[in-house]
Amino acid sequence: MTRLGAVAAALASAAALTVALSPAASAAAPLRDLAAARGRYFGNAMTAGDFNDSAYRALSAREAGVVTPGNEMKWDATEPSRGGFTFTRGDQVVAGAVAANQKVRGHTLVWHSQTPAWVQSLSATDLRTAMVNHINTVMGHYKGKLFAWDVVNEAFAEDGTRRQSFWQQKLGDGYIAEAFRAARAADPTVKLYYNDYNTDGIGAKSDGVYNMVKAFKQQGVPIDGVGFQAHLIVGQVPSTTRQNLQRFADLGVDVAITELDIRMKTPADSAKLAQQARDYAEVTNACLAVTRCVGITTWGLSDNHSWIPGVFPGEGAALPFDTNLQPKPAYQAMSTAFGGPGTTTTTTTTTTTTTTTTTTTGTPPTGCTATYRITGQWQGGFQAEVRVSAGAAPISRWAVDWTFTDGQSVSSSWNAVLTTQGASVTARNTSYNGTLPAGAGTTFGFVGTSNGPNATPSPTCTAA
Ligand code: 9MR
Repeated sequence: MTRLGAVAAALASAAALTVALSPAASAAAPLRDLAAARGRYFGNAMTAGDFNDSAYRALSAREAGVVTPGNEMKWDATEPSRGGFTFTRGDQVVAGAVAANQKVRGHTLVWHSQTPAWVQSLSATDLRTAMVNHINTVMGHYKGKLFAWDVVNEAFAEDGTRRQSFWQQKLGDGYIAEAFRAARAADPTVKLYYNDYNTDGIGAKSDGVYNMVKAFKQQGVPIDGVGFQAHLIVGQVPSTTRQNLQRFADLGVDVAITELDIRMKTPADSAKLAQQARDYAEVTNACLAVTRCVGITTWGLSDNHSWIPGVFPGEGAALPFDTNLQPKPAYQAMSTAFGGPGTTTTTTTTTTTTTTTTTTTGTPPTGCTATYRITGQWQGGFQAEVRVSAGAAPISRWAVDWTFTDGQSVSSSWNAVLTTQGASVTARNTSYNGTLPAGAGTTFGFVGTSNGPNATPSPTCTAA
């Protein structure tokens, strides 16, 4: 194997490592791995802007195996003027997710909100044409890049009748089925979801959706899943959530919790946080109890990346991490429900190593170097910074490996995507700091735990 081949192989194997043990702030495995071990996913909504908050981005990379774009695939973002399609921000979310080995849920194609005025003012015939064209173009662009799409969002009123949106008023009852048929034709490989809120428990609204899905199944309208947003209030998780998910699953569709947050009156206190933890556990357990519940997505991940305070004044603290990106009791509760410490479920993970041999002639790249520096130390923990420097040639990605010798572990990191296996740690570049000109450097950091000695490891750096 040539030198470049060796580098490629090292990077490939680093990329293929399954996180076995983890960076989690709790010292448990990240939720994405715990959920995967239960055949589910854990995800969170991210906006393109969220990727600029590097610590938050690192938190999502560590915890979430799925990303839902918060706004970037909605109609106002993708087709602001008729036929004027723009995918820049949606593509940024996809690229960011791919860089952290995260899958993407598409959200959303046909909705009454965040849809430009030009759409709303079309005549019925034109509106139908525009809807199908939008579905074709947006789904065509993202074909092969997403695993699911929310085709139609929030089309029901609280009493279980159709919401009197411009879609409903101009196109009538048939528009939802038309949207699903167009979606299947546009991309037969992606899962097609209907998505709504206040449908989490059994009630008039979820009955309305249920009857529609049942009719779709009988009529052969292509629908694969139903998303339950689960924008909930502390202490008010509907007691029929599990039964509700199950009755939909029994119709022959997948179900998913798609936008979970559980808000409270702020400020939070320990009693509210404890109730919220029980609520998060209840939702997680409801999903785990239903075989066809494929996963849970939270709408944001930390309390400073949440839509709640802006829309419900005086409320917030709705997510599993606080505004300092520290795990809340809700996080521990989800972790435990998914099988983390505190339960007896055994988590097994597999490690796959792919070896790529690249034969090349000419000047081999001069790779990179890494220096590891402890920048702070306290009882039980420490902070470290690793500097990655390109050699005499530019690089486009890097991986830094080291082994802890004193039982240290990583709790949280930034500016790199870390995976750990026992005492071995691999830190890979993020989407935004892999490319380094010749001689240039970048740093990433982490907070770790240590008890007693904390020897400075000797990292090795590989680059391509
Ligand atoms: O998180 C989204 C927020 O940034 C937007 O301002 C808002 C506008 O409606 O939409 C938010 O996301 C919504 C999602 O797309 C559908 N379900 C409700 C979510 C919260 O409003």
